[in-house]
Amino acid sequence: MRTWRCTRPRTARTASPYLAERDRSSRRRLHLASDLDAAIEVGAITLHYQPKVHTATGEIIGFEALAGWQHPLHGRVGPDEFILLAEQTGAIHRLTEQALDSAIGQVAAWNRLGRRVSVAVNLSPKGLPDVRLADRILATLERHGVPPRQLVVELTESATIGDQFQTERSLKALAAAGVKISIDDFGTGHSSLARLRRLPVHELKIDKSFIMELADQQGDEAIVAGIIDLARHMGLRVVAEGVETAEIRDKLAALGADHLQGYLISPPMDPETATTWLQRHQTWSLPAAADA
Ligand code: G
Ligand code: MN
Repeated sequence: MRTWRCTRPRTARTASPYLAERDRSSRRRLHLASDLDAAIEVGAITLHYQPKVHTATGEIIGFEALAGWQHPLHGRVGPDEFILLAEQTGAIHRLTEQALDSAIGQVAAWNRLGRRVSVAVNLSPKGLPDVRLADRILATLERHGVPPRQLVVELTESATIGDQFQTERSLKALAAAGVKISIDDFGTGHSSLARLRRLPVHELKIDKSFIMELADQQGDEAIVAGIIDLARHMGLRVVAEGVETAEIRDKLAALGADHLQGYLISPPMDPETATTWLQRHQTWSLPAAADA
């Protein structure tokens, strides 16, 4: 276990609720940081699965695997709270390897049930320049007997800046084998479109902040419409994430988004619940119209 020089968080000698809150959250961060290695070791970081469906037909396309930490004190801690930490400590490499292994293992299990869906795993930009990354991913697929086309890797736009050469090689090797590459949170980063065109990208995921704005009556659809148009011209698939209402679904259908993901369809589910969900749904339809 790693030891931390700063073992005693400073306490705020003030009545300010802002400082008190900041102090509480930095104390929590220190706690999490010191527990992270052990949590990875004992397998306390597990994946939940959130479905993606075809907008027009409701066909179940696949699931995004989302990491969560089952913490004895804090409950399920979301990735926002520990991925950055893991990137700072270097634990991200083991974490990514674990996530790939369990997500691909899960798809193999679903294949055995006769359901051929894809699984999307989020890769940290920190891991992309690793020369062994592509080989390791392909070896994991082979070990589980899963065809590469059933795997999607999601990268944030920041992955397309930074260390270019090896990142490009990793992505090209994966794409050549049949793995699909998706750009996550599209619209919030700073990708160069020229660069994006040179990478073997298959899919753009429109960030949920833009999708949620579609709920606003006065809301501006221009960004979403623009991204869908751009994707169409580049020959890319578009996934809308953060779809929470039927109205938003309808707008996205009219705008031509290919796939939908969000609470309207389902929240992320633990593996057993996701499996049951998959067995109950050949296709998904709006709760009002069908089996809810
Ligand atoms: O953009 P990113 O892949 O990081 O988003 C994944 C996160 O978004 C997960 O933590 C997931 O629980 C959350 N999420 C998934 N669907 C929805 C949704 O419909 N609405 C909101 N607000 N959050 C969602
Ligand atoms: Mn994602």
